[in-house]
Amino acid sequence: MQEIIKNIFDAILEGNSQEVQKNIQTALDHNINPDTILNDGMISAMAEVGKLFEEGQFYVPEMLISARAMKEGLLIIKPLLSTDTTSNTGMVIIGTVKGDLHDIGKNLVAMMMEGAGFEIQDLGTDVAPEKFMEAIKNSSKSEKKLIVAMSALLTTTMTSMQVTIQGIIESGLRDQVKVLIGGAPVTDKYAEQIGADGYAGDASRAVSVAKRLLSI
Ligand code: B1M
Repeated sequence: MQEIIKNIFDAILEGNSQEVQKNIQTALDHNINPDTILNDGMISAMAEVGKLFEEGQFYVPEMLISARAMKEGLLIIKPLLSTDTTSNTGMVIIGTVKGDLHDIGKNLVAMMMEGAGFEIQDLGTDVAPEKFMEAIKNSSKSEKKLIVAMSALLTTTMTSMQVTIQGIIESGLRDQVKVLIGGAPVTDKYAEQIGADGYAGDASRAVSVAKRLLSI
């Protein structure tokens, strides 16, 4: 099992999409749990990519190629992530904040939320506060309880979360939504500091925090 997981890890580092998909299929054929494949093979490889970038051994093109291989792998994993068919009355408006193009973590959160029965409105990356507000206004007549879920991977962009929350307050929409934040530089302390309702350190915790916030 360790060898198969290592092959997935290596293929992501090499940015070899075909090998990533082939090795994930091999892992599944060996009944390796999709969560183990995701966490030990794939997410840990992206952490290593970050480390190599910091050390000057990887540059932006290598990061991009690894990210593409990771995304190809996620296509296979997505249908296997646990799904909850019980009725869920929550809607999640999700996006990576303004100035930030990192979307793998945000996509994972969206996938897991969808698997847990939430309706997802994915606004993509580089989402300005006004765009979040517009989506809240458009969705506020829905019967569903709303969560605004913001992801940031850069210390320079996480401040946009606070600007968005401030905008939500000033638009009089604050009592219509719960705000959930996450991403590598974000902490629960930061969430508290900027007035978010919740923080989650990873995608599966994002689901449990979202359910708690909406009392589902
Ligand atoms: Co960038 N990058 N990057 N990058 N990149 C980081 C984030 C960095 C830490 C690398 C490093 O130096 N070690 C560093 C940030 C440093 C900092 O701010 N402190 C960095 C930098 C500097 C940059 C550029 C500035 C580089 C440059 O141009 N000189 C540039 C910025 C571009 C921009 O956004 N404006 C840049 C560009 C890129 C690429 C485009 C090449 C590519 C992104 C491709 C893509 O996403 N489509 C990229 C990548 C791949 C990375 C690393 C290597 C991997 C990110 C990733 O996908 N991880 C990253 C290093 C690292 O993270 N260690 C790095 C896997 C993913 C599953 O994890 O997104 O953390 P993550 O999500 C986790 C949790 O954080 C959480 O759940 C997920 C796990 O389940 N989570 C949430 C995320 N969002 C959540 C929301 C929630 C709850 C949980 O609730 C709403």
